[in-house]
Amino acid sequence: MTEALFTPFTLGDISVRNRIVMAPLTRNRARPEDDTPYALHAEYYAQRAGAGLIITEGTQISPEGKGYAWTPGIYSDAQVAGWKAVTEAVHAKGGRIAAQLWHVGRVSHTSLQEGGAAPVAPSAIGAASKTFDGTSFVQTSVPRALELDEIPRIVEDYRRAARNADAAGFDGVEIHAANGYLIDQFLRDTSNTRTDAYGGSVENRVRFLREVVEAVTGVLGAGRVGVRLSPFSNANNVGIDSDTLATFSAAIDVLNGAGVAFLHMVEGQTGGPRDWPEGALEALRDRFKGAYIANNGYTRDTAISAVASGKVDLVAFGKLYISNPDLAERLALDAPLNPLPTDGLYGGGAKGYTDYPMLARTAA
Ligand code: 8OZ
Repeated sequence: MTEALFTPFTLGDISVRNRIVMAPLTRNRARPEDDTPYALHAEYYAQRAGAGLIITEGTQISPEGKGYAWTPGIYSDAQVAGWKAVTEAVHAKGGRIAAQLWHVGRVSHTSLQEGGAAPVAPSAIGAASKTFDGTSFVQTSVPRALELDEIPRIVEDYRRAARNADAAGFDGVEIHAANGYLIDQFLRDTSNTRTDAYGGSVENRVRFLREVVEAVTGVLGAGRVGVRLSPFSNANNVGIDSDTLATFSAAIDVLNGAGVAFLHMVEGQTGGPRDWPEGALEALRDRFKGAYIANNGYTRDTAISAVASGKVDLVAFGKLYISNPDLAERLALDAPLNPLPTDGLYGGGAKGYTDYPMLARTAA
């Protein structure tokens, strides 16, 4: 019998050949001079095209949205051309790929911002988190609070990124609203202390998410758009919201209202324990009307049973995809996995990026 994990599915307008998703993975290999992906990225993603759906590493929607050295962007023509080569290489192998649209907000450093400016955030509250500036790990800079009249500019940056993703041939996009980055900073009352229409009540704190979702779905259609959330995660020291269930229920209602194709949920602490208040994850999951992608620490066995239960539509694997480009095939065959490497994760070139062995194939 074929386990449901290995069977086709359709998320909105995106048809995939199995329920295995490659989770977004920051690998810091963009061309340093212009944050552009190039042939190396096309090779890397094409190697992983056996996933039902690839979600790219976070790609900043603007120079201001950048928080780490050598992450790629999706705002310039050169970046679109670089991504086009990526999507063509994945499509040539029968894969599907969505771009993850990213603005880091306060998780940045003045040295990574144009003119050495302070990063922007809903409120001028620093995050007790570090970033990589190209040389070392540095404390993130205290952000300045966005002016009310600047927020439309950022929504426009998302709209442009969606147009660029379309031009680059992506099947869809994932809006990164997780892990303590800009949209997550607006959602939570720990990082958002605004007193205008974007802060205070839950309704106000989900406003920025709603405007971004409306802009992006307006370009691509809701059937090509998903959103990533991490309600129970303290990634980047964002702080746990005082009422996680209320806040993230409202966020999910925004997604339902727009009819977005998928919700990609980081279940528990990002890359850490699968912990949440009893029943809370299940309540959020069941509230969402589109396709549900589960993520965080899944194994072959737990992924098979999650999808078999009917509660989870697809499962995203991050770390396992670093050293197992043919992860989907290995899971289907129950073949051994390559171990997670200890170096080559962030920065550099092909080494530790595109040089992991595929399963040996028996000659015909
Ligand atoms: C690891 C290193 C840098 C960025 C995330 C985009 O956590 C990231 C990220 C992860 O979502």
